[in-house]
Amino acid sequence: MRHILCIALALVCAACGAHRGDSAPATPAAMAAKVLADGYPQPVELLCEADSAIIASDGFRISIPADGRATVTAPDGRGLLYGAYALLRMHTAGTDTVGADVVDNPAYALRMLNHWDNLDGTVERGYAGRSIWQWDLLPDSISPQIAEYGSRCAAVGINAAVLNNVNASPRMLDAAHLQKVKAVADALRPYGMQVWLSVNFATPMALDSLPTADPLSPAVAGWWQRKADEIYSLIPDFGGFLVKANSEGQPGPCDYGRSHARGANMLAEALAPHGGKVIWRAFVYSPADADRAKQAYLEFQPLDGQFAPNVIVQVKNGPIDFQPREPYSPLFGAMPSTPQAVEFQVTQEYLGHSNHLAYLAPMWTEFFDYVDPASLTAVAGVANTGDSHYLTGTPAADLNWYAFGRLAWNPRLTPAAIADEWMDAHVFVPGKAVPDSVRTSVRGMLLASREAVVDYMMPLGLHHLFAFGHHYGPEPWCDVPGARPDWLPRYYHRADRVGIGFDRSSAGSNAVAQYPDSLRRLFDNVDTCPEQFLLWFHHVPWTRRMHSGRTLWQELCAAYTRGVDSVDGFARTWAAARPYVRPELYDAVAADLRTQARDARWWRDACLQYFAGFSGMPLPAGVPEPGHDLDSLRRISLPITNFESPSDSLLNKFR
Ligand code: GCV
Repeated sequence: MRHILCIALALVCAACGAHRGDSAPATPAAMAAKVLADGYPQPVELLCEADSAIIASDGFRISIPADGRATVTAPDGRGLLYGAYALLRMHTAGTDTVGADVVDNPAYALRMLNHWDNLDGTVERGYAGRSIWQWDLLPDSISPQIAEYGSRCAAVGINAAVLNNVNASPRMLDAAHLQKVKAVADALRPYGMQVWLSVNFATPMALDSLPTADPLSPAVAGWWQRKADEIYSLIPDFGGFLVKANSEGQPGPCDYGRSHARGANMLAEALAPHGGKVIWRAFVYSPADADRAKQAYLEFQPLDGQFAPNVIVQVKNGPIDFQPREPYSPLFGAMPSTPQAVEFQVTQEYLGHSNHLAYLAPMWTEFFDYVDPASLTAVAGVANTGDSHYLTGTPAADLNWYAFGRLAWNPRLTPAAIADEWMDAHVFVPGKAVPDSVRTSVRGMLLASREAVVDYMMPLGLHHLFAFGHHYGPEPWCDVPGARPDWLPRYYHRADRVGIGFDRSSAGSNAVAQYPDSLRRLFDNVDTCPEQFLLWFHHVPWTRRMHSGRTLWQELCAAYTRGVDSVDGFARTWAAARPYVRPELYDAVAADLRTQARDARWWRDACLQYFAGFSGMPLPAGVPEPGHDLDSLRRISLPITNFESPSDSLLNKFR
């Protein structure tokens, strides 16, 4: 069946729910027409064609025959919308030429952002202001930023949003808040987006005084079924629930001696009649095992095959927690009978918040080098949005949102290709010829930026050297009386007179045993373990010779120094690109790079001086003398919460 939706600019015919007129587009198909009318110089035909063998749901075909008039074909309105944005990208790149014929299907049906937005307007680990949902205004008034957000998601194919923090308030599900959620769902629907909610497992107790949240209690199951009915009566295309259970103090089925699978399945049963799903997070680390990195696998792998078909288990990319570099979580591939989603973190909780340039696509494609994208069911990213300028606080953070969406659509895209798209659309002054040398150096800066952060924060497999609480600056010495050991950096770096690193080899915690055989052997042997993971898997003597011929101590010093030098180099690259870069963006990134250069030195000086106390070795030649002594660095304490990135003036006052 064929429906021709649009031939002239912005004129949309009645199919796929489209409409015609001046009001805001009410469907993805109508939105597609508007996007093209606003952004594409020629008339475009939008063709809704069902039953196509080559175009999957959300996929599209773009063809430009000899008469030069582009056609976007898709089986549904969302596909038309994604095709419209793809045509705009082609136009920017100059590839929308006669003869073009592109079919593009998404790798995953579910490409979602997880917002950690709280009902009081704060955003956990959010560094871009307050929640863009503006809960207080809802449901009567919708912030215009929601439309901006929707279009930026649609532009990269993101089709679902979990609106609230996984540390969920039970009030999220009360009648008043569900009206607010309905308002957001209505506002996002024309952008092809489906709304989900994080739920607190003990909500029936908190909202309706049930005596228990035991998943095997018929009263509890009945409560969730009625709640699901209520939600779907308001939001017929509601996606489902995201659940953080029995993790970091959140309630869950284990409180009643039930497994994660029992808990997930009870919710899944409530959602199933409506076509909804449960996404159950595997981010757990009870202190039961001496190695936190093993916990998720120990708790979840034995449950493989026990989850209902509409449950997806969502696993963070690494086994600990979004560190600048982690090996992939061994839970991937270890639950072949359970649909899995990967959870990336777009917000830079551990990579300098929104103050540091850290292009994360190289980190995410590194994950896909180990985990076959085809083994996953969905991709989720913890959002970096807020109500600030750019919605991400800083334009460079916008790149990570963009890259996340593009990789969730096609995990085989290269970071360089994505960076090129973004630079063309957002960085360079439109219409101005940009010399290849400038383009190449800005691209190179973006591609090197995450590795630079690894170098000046935690090279060679070090991890979690962060300050307690806000995760911004270094505190490898951190000691908080009474705190869980696995919340303290010393648990992770284990520096002593002999060496440094966490022994997860077969002689240590044996976390290596959770990996498939070939990788287990590779990681287990200190001689074959990739050096980028060396101190993740091994406790290594300071004097050990590295591949470079340097000792471990010298190598560590070289890495920290290289990280600082890289950031200084970024500032030079950016200054050279100035004539070609949009002025507002130029200034914002230049300011970030100045902050980053100071922070990088702070990290280098703090970590090297602290570890020198264990290695007992001097700084090698070429490593600059620290700008501050260790005692004064130890006294730095930034008064920031989990909801903010330190401003420049605050940083300068406290360090
Ligand atoms: C939402 C880390 C973060 C927490 C976050 C948690 C999670 O521990 O620091 O802020 O809580 O991960 O992913 O659940």
